[in-house]
Amino acid sequence: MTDRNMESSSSSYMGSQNEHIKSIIHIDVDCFYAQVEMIRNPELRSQPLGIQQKNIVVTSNYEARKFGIQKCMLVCDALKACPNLKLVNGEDLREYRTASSKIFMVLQSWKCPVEKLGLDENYIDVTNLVKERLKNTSNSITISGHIYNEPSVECTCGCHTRLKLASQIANEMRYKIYDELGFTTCAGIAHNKLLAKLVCPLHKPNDQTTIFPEDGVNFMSNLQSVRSIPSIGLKTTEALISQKIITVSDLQQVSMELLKKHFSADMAVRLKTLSLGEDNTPVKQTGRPQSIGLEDSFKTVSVKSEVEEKFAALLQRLLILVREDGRIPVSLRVTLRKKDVKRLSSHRESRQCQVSPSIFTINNGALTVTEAGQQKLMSTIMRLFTKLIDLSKPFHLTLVGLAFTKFQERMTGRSSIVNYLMNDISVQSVLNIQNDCDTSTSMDYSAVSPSSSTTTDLSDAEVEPSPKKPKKVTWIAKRRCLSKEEIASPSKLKVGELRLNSKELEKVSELRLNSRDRSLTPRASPARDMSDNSEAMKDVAEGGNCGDCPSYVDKEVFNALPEDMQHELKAMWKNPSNSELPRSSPRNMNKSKSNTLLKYFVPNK
Ligand code: TTP
Ligand code: MG
Repeated sequence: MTDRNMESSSSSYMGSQNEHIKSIIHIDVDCFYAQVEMIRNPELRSQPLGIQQKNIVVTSNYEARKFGIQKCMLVCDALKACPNLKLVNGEDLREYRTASSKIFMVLQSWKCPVEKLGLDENYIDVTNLVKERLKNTSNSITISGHIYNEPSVECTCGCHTRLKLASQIANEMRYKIYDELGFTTCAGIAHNKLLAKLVCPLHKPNDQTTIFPEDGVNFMSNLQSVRSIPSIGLKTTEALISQKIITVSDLQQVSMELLKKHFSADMAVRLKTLSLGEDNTPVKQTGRPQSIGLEDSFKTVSVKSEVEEKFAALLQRLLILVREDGRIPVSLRVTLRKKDVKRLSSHRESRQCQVSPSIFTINNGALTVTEAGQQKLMSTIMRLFTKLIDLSKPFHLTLVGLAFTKFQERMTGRSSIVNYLMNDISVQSVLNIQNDCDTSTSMDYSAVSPSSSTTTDLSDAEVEPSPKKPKKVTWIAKRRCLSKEEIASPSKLKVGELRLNSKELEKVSELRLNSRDRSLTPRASPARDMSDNSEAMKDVAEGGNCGDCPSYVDKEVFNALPEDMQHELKAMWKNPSNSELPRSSPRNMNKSKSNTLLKYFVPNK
């Protein structure tokens, strides 16, 4: 790239209002695993501490770093550098995961998008929060922490003020993490993710750095290796080095023509913009993982019983992770890496299938699996294994993996109607998975029937009596418009059966819509934004509006229904000819041709 191009590119930072509109914070926990261990055991604080995984010190506290202990040092080298180094085994990641989730939760309390990156890093987009606070601030704003090279010329778009305010928010966040959880952290503040991440470690530990947009190019040009750019991996680095592009400054100056010769046009542009400190990727709010899995790799395993042992050990660990997550798995995947001894190559293969949610029980709020449930899971695993491996022939495996890949949210009401609806969804999802599993008649499928239920203990929110299942099944059947003959008796729902909390209510509404368009799919993710149903929920919470209901209607039942269902009923009562049901004669309902909502309001005899 010529100097002129460089100039125009860097001057583009100064002109546009929208260029620097964002305020992004990147937070990284100091010596994360070591801090977790020091919080668990404060005696470790005063000594040089290394966290050991196999023969490697994956990290160390800052006391140990004074002796030259670096991340990923061999244990033997670390002990040579610091004979007093205290080593703690860090192979069990549970405490680290828990700490990571707690930090993420603290950061979420600002109600800004938070994107988790690994276990100890998070991006937070505070753009809107900054705007809000600016509206209420008349004083001049000072920076919190360090500035990377205060620029002599200030951008006119107001980004300096915004980023200064963001630096104060970063400081609040770091303070809260320390105050509530005891972790010290570093932060980087910039108008994009790239620069925020890169300046974050400039003042380690326990401090923060802000960079203003016009310093991006200059900052980047000082990075020694193109590999320092977060999204440039090993292969890209090698490809760049092969073109003698070694430093970020080299990348800034190389022509686009040359880059396009060796990379796709998109990639070439991305590389160039990154080298100039530009990055418009958004902070994506992190949700819960779509799958939770574990793998174990080894030299070779060629005996079925050994494979079974490996899976049993993995399953134990996986169940702990799932318990921490809290959702109920409904699908299980088995992965193998097969070694082809003739070709000296290996490849992965996976199979997955449905598992019954009834395997998982809830005791004192915690997800658990009984011995029998574990055996069921093991037989499912081994069945999938035999789908992947022809046991009549020799096999060689170098990895086994297990993952739960689909989940249903835990229901708050004991055996609540939504539980049945969720099971209903699971049945639908079997269809989606059949090809994958190739075992359409397996026990996994049959286990997920509407007759299976999740047994639960009552938690605080679980105040409803356990309704009788047949009524739920009938209710579902009716909502799916089954014929009269398919429904054993007209449903007479009791209040307890339909007193849904707001989340359930939302789900029922959704399910109704879904069942109408026949696109039921499993819901693996947490409930969506409640706002579109807020009016319906308000109505129900305040007792609803059953003024127009016929006298035979149980008002409590009516009020517990979602708003759209209430409207549907009211419309039918208003205009009985449409529903073919006389408004004043509920007993005649049985003569109705169609399966309508009105049938639910047959009074108890
Ligand atoms: P880092 O954030 O890279 O390191 P750190 O938090 O220990 O130290 P710093 O103060 O420099 O941020 O990684 C986070 C954790 O990830 C770290 O505590 C241990 C773990 N880790 C590994 O398991 N393997 C690795 O190769 C590295 C680099 C880290
Ligand atoms: Mg860290």
